Amino acid sequence: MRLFLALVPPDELRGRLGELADVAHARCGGRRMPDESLHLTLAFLGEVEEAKTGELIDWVCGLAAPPGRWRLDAWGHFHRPGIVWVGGTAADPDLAALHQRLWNDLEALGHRGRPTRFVPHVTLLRRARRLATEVLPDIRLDWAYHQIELIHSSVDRHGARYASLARSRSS
Ligand code: 2AM
Repeated sequence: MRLFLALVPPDELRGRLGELADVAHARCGGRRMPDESLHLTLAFLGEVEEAKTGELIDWVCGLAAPPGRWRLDAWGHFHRPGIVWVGGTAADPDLAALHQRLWNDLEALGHRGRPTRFVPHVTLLRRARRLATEVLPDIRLDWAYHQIELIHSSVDRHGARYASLARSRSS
């Protein structure tokens, strides 16, 4: 099963991110992420054997994630595969610490794949035709978070579909 750990935006923020996705889509083209799929990935686990999924679910359900606030004030892009995203201008020490802590636990549980660089971002477009993020309007949003989710990604002809398998304790 293809799994990842993520923060999922509250409904109001999801709506605002969806509006930004529309603006970006009008200027850059490509495939707009559906509102229900918008998230911030904290740790991408890749393919996990089904036998190890139960252990991960128990671990996530027992996690007490520290509450935090993430300032979203920057557009960015990755060349491949034409990803346009929103994130923060400044590195966020709380998210970086959370990412480290999650990977410490994940490695203790036998998972591999800690990235060398963590760039917190919310993907809005994939396969954009233009990566002209400099022409997009200024943004300033705050994301108050308090819960981590374990998400299963499955791919069908419409693209990736995400289903939440477990949530950390709400703090
Ligand atoms: P992306 O949005 O920048 O593609 C599910 O695929 C989530 O895991 C996405 O948010 C994706 O980020 C992220 N992810 C991180 N590393 C990945 C990788 N090596 N392959 C696929 N998705 C990855």
